[in-house]
Amino acid sequence: VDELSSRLARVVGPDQVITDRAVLAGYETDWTGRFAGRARLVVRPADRDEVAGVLLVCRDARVAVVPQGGNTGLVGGGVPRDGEVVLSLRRLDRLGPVDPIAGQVTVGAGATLAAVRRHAAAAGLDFGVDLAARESATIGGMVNTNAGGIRVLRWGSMRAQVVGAEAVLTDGRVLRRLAGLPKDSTGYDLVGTLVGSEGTLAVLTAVRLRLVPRPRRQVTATLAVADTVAAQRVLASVRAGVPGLTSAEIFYADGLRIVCDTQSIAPPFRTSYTTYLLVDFGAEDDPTPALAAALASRDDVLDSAIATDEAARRTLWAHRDGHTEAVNTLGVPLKLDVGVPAPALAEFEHELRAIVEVAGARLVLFGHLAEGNFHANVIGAHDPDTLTDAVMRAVARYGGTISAEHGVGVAKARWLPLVRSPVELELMAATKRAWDPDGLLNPGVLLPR
Ligand code: 2HG
Ligand code: ZN
Repeated sequence: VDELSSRLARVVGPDQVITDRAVLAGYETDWTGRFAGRARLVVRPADRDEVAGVLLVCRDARVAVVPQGGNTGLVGGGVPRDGEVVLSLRRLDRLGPVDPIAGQVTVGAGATLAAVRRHAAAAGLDFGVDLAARESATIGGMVNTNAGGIRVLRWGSMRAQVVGAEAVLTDGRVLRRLAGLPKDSTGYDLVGTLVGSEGTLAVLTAVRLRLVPRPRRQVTATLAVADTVAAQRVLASVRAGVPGLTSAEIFYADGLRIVCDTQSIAPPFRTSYTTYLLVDFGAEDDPTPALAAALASRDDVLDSAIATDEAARRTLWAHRDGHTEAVNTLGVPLKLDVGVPAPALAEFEHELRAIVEVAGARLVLFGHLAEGNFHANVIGAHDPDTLTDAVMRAVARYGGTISAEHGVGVAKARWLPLVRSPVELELMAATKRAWDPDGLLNPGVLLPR
């Protein structure tokens, strides 16, 4: 046992310092298998004070620290690169009491999204963000990436849910602002700075979250359309004409086929169509009649499957939610989570498909239509960097974002200057120096080296 492990063991207890290579493996590789590196060790503190103790030991030993939540990240931001200490936040999973008056709750950074949603549901409320990795993704990681998911059009991304936070600086000092005051007009938003900071500024230990009402009636519909532009037109009409639009997801024939084949489930229709739009609504009164009326007058909806009961809704969602796992059966995918303004989406899609085709690779495309957020999953790219470069440049040309919801991580750090100006990059670097002067937290992530 080396000096560092024994010092950390004095903080968290010997059982919570992991050096066994077989156990480390689960913390060293990301979900896709694309990003992996060796950890010096994994340390699993139980609470904020232990997090502070761990950081002080690491600072003293000048060892870099990679904070990690549920390890569902897709850009290499939560796995070690080169002998760092992995600081797992998973044991900080406390769920505070729901405050029904403010409609808020304070949870530990290691609480999973699913646990928070169940906890809110028990109080008759819900959490505004949802995504397919809900059983493993932790709130801390979701704040750190400003995660989005499938309900951003209704309730916004993580940024819109965070009303307070507690975080530990590398020198052990604690920033604590958990009152969740809905009105607070007092200067720089330091809590907001932590949203999307990808573990580079401080270690988040608790978050105060805004909760949302649980709609009484829900309806899900999968609509077959000719292409992305048709899907956008249908989305515009249901957005205006049907109350409670919560999700608008797009996928295509190829992806649906892989999902159905690998998961042995039936497709939504007997006929195969090129493009599918999944829309989900939640409202006080049943949105189905309004939905039926909005669809009746449209000849660009080629087929529709509508579900109101829970099991049937889940069946429709499985076609969309299953994409990530289905793609992984084809090999290690190159994942490009990008977004472009709605008017440019179809033209960008065209260019994206051409880039991947010229590279001789296979594209599985799906995403969140309302935000113009495409998940380009590329399999069999011989030169991933050149392909990524072409896609990132196209995104920038259309005025889009190189990361819509997964973060920058190590995957996209070198392309950040495409979408952030020199003045923004300088302010970001100065922010990093102010919070983490020794550069101990998540080196190589987010900011270009
Ligand atoms: C989703 O929308 C996630 O399901 C994962 O953001 C996307 O696997 C992906 O590329
Ligand atoms: Zn997504």
